[in-house]
Formats: sequence, structure tokens, C-alpha cells
Amino acid sequence: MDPFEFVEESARKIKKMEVRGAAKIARFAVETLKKFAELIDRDFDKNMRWASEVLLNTRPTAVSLFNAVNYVMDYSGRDDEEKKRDAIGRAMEFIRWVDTAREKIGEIGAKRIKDGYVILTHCNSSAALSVIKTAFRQGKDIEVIATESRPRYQGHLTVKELSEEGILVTLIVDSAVRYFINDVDCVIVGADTITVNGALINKIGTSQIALCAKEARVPFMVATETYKFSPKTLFGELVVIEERDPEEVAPKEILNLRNVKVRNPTFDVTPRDYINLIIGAIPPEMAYIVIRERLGYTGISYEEIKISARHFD
Ligand code: RUB
Repeated sequence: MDPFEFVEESARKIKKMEVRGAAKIARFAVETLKKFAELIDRDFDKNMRWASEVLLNTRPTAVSLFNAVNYVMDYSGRDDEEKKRDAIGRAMEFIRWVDTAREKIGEIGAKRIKDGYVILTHCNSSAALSVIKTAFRQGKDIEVIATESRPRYQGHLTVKELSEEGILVTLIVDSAVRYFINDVDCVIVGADTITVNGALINKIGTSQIALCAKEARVPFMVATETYKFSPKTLFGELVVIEERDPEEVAPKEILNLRNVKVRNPTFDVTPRDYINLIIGAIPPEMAYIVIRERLGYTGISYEEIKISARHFD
């Protein structure tokens, strides 16, 4: 296998959303870097930098990708052999972080789910589903309402996953959330990014759901790992919201009409005032502490942004 083609193929899979969801993207990027590190036999630093650039230039919004790549790229060593060993070790640590974090979030979040709850979820978040499945496995009698999550219908993945688990689930169109919100006991969604001021960036439509939930006094919870907190926002950088091809939203005959524009933003921003809890029992106001303590960013120097955390959750 040509290592360079392998990285380009992985990047293509992320771009085309064959691999999607913030946690899966992060894990996949790290697996790719690990394999690449194993395969290359010269110019380790230069080649690893190239591979990380290619992977970072795939989807701009989920900070998990940036944190994951940076975590591996923080390797050190006196020569290429040592650097390679360290990079591979860091990649394996990150993969373990992803896997154990999902489980822990499930356990912590399930404490918030009571017997008889109806839970609304949006898109297809492995962290949110970990909470729901854990609660169900604990014997709680729960039901889920899942939005279809247009235009890519990640809601279909969610209902398949829940159906396989034996959980009763109702699929609704995104615009039916307000119609059903009074039947709901809590909303649980995942995260692509959490900013330093505690705002959530997640699948387009999340913020409308949060607004509905607030109006109806339904708790709105976010299931997220600490590697989805954005150190870049500590330095005032704005999160780039990906805008995908309009063809995902409308057919050619609509796209070709005169005076018609079709736009397809993939994520939106939910302000922290609409969030009751970040699972892990973190109030959104604590985002800065998480970025400082867990990810090791102090806000002193933008040039030095590197992940040095050894405490994974
Ligand atoms: C996925 C999405 C998910 C988050 C969290 O968007 O918005 O809610 O990534 O998922 P897309 P997870 O399908 O465009 O990648 O909890 O699995 O990281």
C-alpha cells in the first residue's frame, strides 16, 4: 500500500462522509496517522506534517479532528525511530481515550434518565446514543423520538441502531419537533465542538430544538467528550461552519431555477443559555476550565497550542 495514497483515500472518506460524526472522524484520523507513521521510512517530521494537513483539510467544524491530529503530532524523540514509536503510542492512547470516554459518558448520562422517560435526539451521535443505550441496559423503560436530520438523514442511522438494541423509537421530520416537544422528558444531543464560552456547535437544527425545549421547560443535555472542547476559541477564533453542496438539499430542476439560491449549512450554534447540562456534569460555564485543565491549553500563546493532557475522560 502506498502510504500517501492511503492518507488521501482516508481524507476522501471523511470529506464524502463515509466516515462521519465527530468522534468517529477523530478516531479514524488518528488510526490513519498511526498507519501512515508505521509505513513511512524517511523524513518523518515532514511527512507527518503533510499527512496531518491533508486530514485537517477535510471537514472544518468538528474540533475533535483538530484535537486528535494535534494529540498525535505532539510526539517527540531524538531520531525518526523514536519519534515514530512515540507518535504510534500517542495514537493508541487517543484511540483508548475515544473508546473509554464514550462508555463513561453513557454511565454518567444514564443517571439523568428516569424510568418511563421519552428522550428526543437529533442526528446520530455516538455519545448521545451511549447515554440512551446505557439507561436502557440498566432496565429503564424508555422511548426515543428521533429527528430524520435532513439533508443527510443521519436520523435513519439512529433509528436503526436503537431498533437493533430493542429500544422503541419514533422517527419524525425535523420540523415536527415543536409538535412533539410536550411529550418529551429530555433532549440529548451530541457535539461537534464546544466553545470556550460554553456554546454548542452541532448538526444543523440543534439550536431550533434547544429553543423549543427551553420554551417548553424540557431539559436540554449535551453528551460530549472533552476532546470536543475547542482550544482555538480561547484565542478568539470563530468556529467555521461547514457549508456543503446545495445538491444535498434540492434536485437539479430547483437548483437551476432563476432567482433561487439553495444553501446547505451543516451545523449551527446553540448558545450556552439553552443548555442545561453538558454530560459529565459539566455546566457550560466550565468550558474554559476543561480546555485549560484537560486539554492543557493556557491561553498564553497561540503558537504553542499543543495538547499535553494526560488525564483522559
Ligand atoms: C454529526 C453530528 C453529531 C456530532 C456528535 O454530523 O452533528 O451530532 O458529530 O456525534 P455529521 P458523536 O454527520 O455531519 O458528521 O457523538 O458521534 O461524536
